[in-house]
Amino acid sequence: MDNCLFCKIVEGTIPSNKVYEDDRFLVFHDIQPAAPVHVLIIPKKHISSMNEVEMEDFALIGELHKVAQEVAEKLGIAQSGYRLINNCGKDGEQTVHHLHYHLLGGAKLGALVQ
Ligand code: IU
Repeated sequence: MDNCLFCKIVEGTIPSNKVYEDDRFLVFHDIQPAAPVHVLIIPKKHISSMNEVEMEDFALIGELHKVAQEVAEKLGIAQSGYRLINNCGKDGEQTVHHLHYHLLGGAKLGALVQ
């Protein structure tokens, strides 16, 4: 999609520090890590947010969890634990409008809401 940062990362017109890629998903390091391990898992298909996921996309979202599991193992945080977070909309503080999940770990993570 035009003017979507993460679509440009998928296309390769904007570089990223990739951790994993296949025909449907891309995983790359967040540029502003909030934990020792902080990567973003995105479907290559442009979906603006969780609110725009359609019935036909739910299998893809399920597979994304498999990718998360594998990447957590690859990055060495599977056993110690991690968070898989999707921010949706204004109150969720979603800033990039291409569906993405944050995979965070490598330290004991604090409470989300103070
Ligand atoms: P959010 O869930 O939409 O708030 O998260 C967007 C994330 O994308 C955020 O953690 C940013 O640091 C990250 N990010 C990035 O990795 N590369 C970029 O060029 C931009 C944002 I802009």
